[in-house]
Amino acid sequence: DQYGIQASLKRLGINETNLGSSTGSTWIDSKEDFISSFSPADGKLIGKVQTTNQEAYEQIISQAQIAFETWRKVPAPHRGEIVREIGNALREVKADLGKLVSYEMGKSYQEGLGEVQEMIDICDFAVGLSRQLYGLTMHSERPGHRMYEQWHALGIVGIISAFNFPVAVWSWNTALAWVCGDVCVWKPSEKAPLSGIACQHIVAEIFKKHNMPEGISSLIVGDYKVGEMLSHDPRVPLVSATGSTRMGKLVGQAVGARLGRSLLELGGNNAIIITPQADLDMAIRGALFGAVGTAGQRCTSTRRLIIHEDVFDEVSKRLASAYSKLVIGNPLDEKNHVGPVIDQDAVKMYQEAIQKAEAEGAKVIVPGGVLSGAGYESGCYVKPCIYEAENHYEIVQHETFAPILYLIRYKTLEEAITLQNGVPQGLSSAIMTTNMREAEAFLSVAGSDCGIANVNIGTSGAEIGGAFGGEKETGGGRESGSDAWKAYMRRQTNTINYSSELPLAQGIKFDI
Ligand code: UN1
Repeated sequence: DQYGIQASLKRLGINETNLGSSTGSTWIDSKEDFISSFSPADGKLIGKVQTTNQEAYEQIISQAQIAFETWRKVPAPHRGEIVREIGNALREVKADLGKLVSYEMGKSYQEGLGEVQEMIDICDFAVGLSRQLYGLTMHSERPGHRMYEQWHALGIVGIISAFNFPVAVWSWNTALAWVCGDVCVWKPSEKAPLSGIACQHIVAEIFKKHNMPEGISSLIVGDYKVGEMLSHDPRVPLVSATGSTRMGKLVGQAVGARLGRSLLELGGNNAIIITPQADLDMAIRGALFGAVGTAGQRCTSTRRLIIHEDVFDEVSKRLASAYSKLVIGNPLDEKNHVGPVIDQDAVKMYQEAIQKAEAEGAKVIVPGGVLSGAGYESGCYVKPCIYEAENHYEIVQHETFAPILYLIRYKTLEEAITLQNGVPQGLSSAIMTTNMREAEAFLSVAGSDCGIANVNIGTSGAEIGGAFGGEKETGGGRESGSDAWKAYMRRQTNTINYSSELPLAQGIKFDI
């Protein structure tokens, strides 16, 4: 145990008796099958987590309903105080939790720490927000009347999160939902359940310390079948789901069929436009991290570079040289730049994507391949690769969760923007240019159609202060900063008559 995993698991409170469904500090034995969590770093079993059956699910939802009755009446700034303590607890376990995330899903330790930092940041944001859940006041058209709107807690928020950000995306949802007065039921990815268990321990202790009821933070475990319990359940007014477009369509349709709310953050197919006026040093660095960071498994990973023909050869050469310096290996060893992909299914998808790209006519610039031998025993390590391709290729239109980068040529900026927008997804985008006209055109209404559009930074690594999400097949939801909190509350418009008359709106006369 060279990296001290066992000691970290112990400090995170994980032991064999508490790996399954939970309403907080209470663990429910659902006498069900287990999900085994293997590390893609070394292929070893980290732990087994019991899946949630219908009975355990019912117990969790009833307890969440009870908890909501209490939690919604706790003043929002006091709820914020509890979230502040959660943020502080996360500061204390940052190294251990960052390490577990890195070991369980394969991102570099640095990125694991970054993910926990995102959790800390959103807690701070939510603490401030707990005193700023503002509604508007309006002037009534009737004399002696007052109008305003207020935001009330919604109820149970179901959270379905993905393996690639196994803990941060949950915290974006929960930190806001909790200050808004909601209670949360979380289904972490079945590919990274232990990271979920660790988080559940951290927050359960804090709710308990404040004598809050069980059920403010609940955990359910399993695959899509457990997710379906949430999306079909009318007792869950909001389901926030992060993952593939395929999954999002199923969740969105199920929740929509019962007229519930869904908040969807789905696939991206993110591009950087590199113009002739780009600072190429910055462009190369931004593209490199965007494409190979998290082994190409962020929703925001850079998948396409749309490069002006005048600088295409230079960018391609310099990128190939940068790729040749990448060190691939155990994500916990800080000399490595790139860790494994999540599992062998992901390796298969990577290989299939490369085959499809080649069959459609893509030209190899940096070849890919699966690594084997010492250090690569898990079979999950692949070489980041680069292809010259055309935007209309079917495989280029598709989000492959792997470090495959497609380079595409353009002649005019208009054409570049059309290519950038010419995919079904609309999450993140960027332009590298020092020319103000190009940058502003890219950000204008006729520019990028994505939820995130950056200038002179890459497509990934969004800060929590902005609203996070995208358009088209990305699902339209917004999480995290700005006014994303409104999705977790219900708006109520109130008109109060303090006069002794009862005039009708729109001047309608109705006298008897
Ligand atoms: C995701 O991949 O689902 O912007 C989230 C980023 C991170 C979050 C990505 N802050 O890359």
